[in-house]
Amino acid sequence: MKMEWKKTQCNLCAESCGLEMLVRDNEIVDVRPDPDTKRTAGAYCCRKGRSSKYFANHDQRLDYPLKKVGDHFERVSWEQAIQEIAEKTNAILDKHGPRTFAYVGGALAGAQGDGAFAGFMLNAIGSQYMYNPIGIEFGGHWWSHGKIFGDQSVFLEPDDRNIDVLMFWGSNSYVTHNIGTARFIIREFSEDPDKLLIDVDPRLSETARMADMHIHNRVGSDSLLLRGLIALILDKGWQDQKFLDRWVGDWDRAKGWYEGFDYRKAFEVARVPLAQMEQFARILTTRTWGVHPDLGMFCGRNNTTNSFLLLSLMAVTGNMQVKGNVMLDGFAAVGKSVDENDPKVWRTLETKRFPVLGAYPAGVLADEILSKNPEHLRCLFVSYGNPARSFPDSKRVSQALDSLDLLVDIDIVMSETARHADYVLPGKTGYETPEFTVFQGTPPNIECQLRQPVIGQIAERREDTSIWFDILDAMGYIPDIPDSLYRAAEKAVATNDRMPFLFKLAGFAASRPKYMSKLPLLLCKAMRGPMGSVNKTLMWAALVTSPMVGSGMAERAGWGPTDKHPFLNKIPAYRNLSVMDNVFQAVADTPQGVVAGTYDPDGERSLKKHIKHKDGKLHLWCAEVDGYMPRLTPEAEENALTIEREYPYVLSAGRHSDDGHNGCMRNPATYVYRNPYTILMNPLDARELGIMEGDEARVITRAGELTAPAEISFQAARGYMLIPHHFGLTFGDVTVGTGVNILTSHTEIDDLTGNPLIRYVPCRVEKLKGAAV
Ligand SMILES: Nc1nc2c(c(=O)[nH]1)N[C@H]1C(S)=C(S)[C@@H](COP(=O)(O)OP(=O)(O)OC[C@H]3O[C@@H](n4cnc5c(=O)[nH]c(N)nc54)[C@H](O)[C@@H]3O)O[C@H]1N2
Ligand SMILES: Nc1nc2c(c(=O)[nH]1)N[C@H]1C(S)=C(S)[C@@H](COP(=O)(O)OP(=O)(O)OC[C@H]3O[C@@H](n4cnc5c(=O)[nH]c(N)nc54)[C@H](O)[C@@H]3O)O[C@H]1N2
Ligand code: SF4
Ligand SMILES: [Mo]
Repeated sequence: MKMEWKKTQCNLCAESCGLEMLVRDNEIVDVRPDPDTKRTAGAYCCRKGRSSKYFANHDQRLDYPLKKVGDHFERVSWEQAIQEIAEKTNAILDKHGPRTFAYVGGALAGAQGDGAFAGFMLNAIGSQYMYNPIGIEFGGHWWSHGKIFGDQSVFLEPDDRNIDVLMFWGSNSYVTHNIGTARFIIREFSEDPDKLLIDVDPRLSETARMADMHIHNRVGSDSLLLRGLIALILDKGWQDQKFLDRWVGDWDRAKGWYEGFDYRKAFEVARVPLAQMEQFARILTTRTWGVHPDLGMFCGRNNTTNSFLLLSLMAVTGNMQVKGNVMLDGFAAVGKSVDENDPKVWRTLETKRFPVLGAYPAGVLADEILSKNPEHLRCLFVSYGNPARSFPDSKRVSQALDSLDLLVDIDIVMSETARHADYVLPGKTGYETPEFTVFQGTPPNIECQLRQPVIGQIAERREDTSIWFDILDAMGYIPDIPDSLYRAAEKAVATNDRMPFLFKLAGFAASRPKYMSKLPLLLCKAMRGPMGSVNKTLMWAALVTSPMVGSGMAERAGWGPTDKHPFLNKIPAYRNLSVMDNVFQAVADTPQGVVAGTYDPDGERSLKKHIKHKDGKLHLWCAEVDGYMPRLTPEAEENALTIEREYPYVLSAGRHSDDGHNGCMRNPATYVYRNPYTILMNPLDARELGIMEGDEARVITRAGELTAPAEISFQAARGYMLIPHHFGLTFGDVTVGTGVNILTSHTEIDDLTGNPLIRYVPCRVEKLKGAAV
């Protein structure tokens, strides 16, 4: 039996580790890290990546298009499914307009072709409504980048090669691997006596246990703590005044939030000793540090100001781009920066929310569907997402999904969302069709890898973006193109000389101005046949239009133009396209990926490039945050943080464990290793509740209730309980645990950006019954 190791890239998270997969009979049988992928140097891979076979091959995969008939699904042909979906969607749009259409999903961090195409699809239909996990996780963070830099599409991460202090803030990276080669880096900082690992987390997480300094703050107190920390730094005169004078346009105004602020009282409320905060402040103002925040900050209380103040701390200590924390440039932007005050940007009709980086807050989706407004959401296209489990308030989301006029879902399994759909279409995983992620910037380089399919065609599964393309085409949104363009595309791929095609396409679109906005769709129309994939076509398009060229990034990595048309290389615009086309060729030919760009070593020049405010300065003050500041006082926070009699504990509705991956790892075969579905609680809380290890506990919140067996450990802080997010998923006849979003609320969201508070859910816990012994 023929077995072959094939190189590809993990599909499951943003780190997209290089992998080798052993394939037999068109099935993945084993997985190992690929030492040839530079980005995950030293051959890195976590348990989820190694479990890819449980994700990709199993008997619950969808193989054929399905249509809901009565209360069950029937197999239909692709032609029938596409035709009917197109007709029904057009009928809704004709009658009710484009505001009634939304797309949900496309944000599986390792797969961005889908999200990119969804953007083009929305644009063609004329709707702005994109919902995805940006609106759960990053809303406050990217919004803050927007206010401070004048551009939401930028992102600062620790420059871990050049820092001597690495900090995690609300991020359990040792378990979640949410930075590249996380365990290697954490070990390095933990073990090297000249380096420091600091963790800010209310509980003794796996990461905190490895830290040199653990700031063990009160759950939900981060904004107050950060305001106090900056105030302390100013009070001591430890700020990097040179950085502030050079780079911050409104420091005189912003410093008013901190000067005279009672930081001693703030630290008391946050329950962190003053002496530790002084030591912390001294480290942050004398050493070079980088920070990785995540869900504890992004989904916690005050999540928008958490980010705004953390970014402010970087600036106050001078650890912003010039050193410490660097801008993660990818070969393409993660999304489009949005100015919510631009009247052309839609607000949601019912909840009046705005998008951040193109995505609306996930918490309001159900309200927007259930609204009485005649233009409420009626038609939803979903792919790579499972809002029935991953968006707040599952009960309400399910009710909303049922009330839609049309729900179309592409998934690889019959997900909890798919069950509500009118049409469920079988997608291919990123191991069955080319895919890519734009999160490939790992300073000093940007590496590009096209995820290579390792499994051939199975049943009638199709690439997601090809499915959406066909539906959009059947709806009449993709103009016809002449045969000569198809021929040019075929020739381009056959000869690896794509420039003549590009010019022909641009000429065609330019001659019909209304086609210009549809250029990406026209490109896909011509190229997806010869390329064999919409995703691969999109990656080519992203690369040739990448800002990496001209800015020197690609050139610094040694790239020059192709040698196909040397005379044209004298024209700068042509040359740039040609350089990036050259990069694409290398990416397509090198399954382990290539170094496509190298960062600008001049931090100041790079910072200047990323600031988009007209005055060329960072803005550390904004009116929205100013309006919020009265809430971030010791008195107001003590009040707000004081537990309620009815809900005396705080629940983290989510805790990532080693094997589960959001909604992707539903196959119970992975449970052999997986941390079980439990509620984690502190032994003193368990004692107070009369609960012993394994006892069934009932957890009640304002939104709902569930039961889970108790797991008792000092890993949980007093008064703070945790339930993992990746449960309540059905696989055949088996459903393990309950989806934790049954407990979260669509109304408990951050006031500034609408990002939900799923790491801070007031709850009550009761013993239901003793464990079976
Ligand atoms: N195994 C596994 N890995 C994953 C995923 C997965 O599902 N499974 N999902 C991936 C995705 S999409 C994401 S977004 C990342 C998420 O990665 P993480 O953010 O690292 O995931 P969490 O387990 O939620 O860790 C959050 C930490 O914040 C702490 N915390 C809670 N409340 C507060 C607070 O008020 N203040 C502070 N300072 N800390 C607080 C918690 O105690 C916890 O240790 O993981 C990625 N990696
Ligand atoms: N309470 C609570 N809620 C949370 C979180 C939490 O910690 N607690 N975490 C939040 C975060 S950070 C995130 S990122 C989100 C994640 O939430 P979602 O973006 O909804 O992602 P997943 O749950 O991973 O669901 C992805 C779906 O895509 C399907 N899928 C996988 N591969 C493919 C493919 O190749 N093609 C298609 N079409 N489908 C595929 C999977 O089967 C699954 O149904 O959840 C968020 N929601
Ligand atoms: S860290 Fe992420 S990309 Fe790497 S193997 Fe694990 S799940 Fe896959
Ligand atoms: Mo996430």
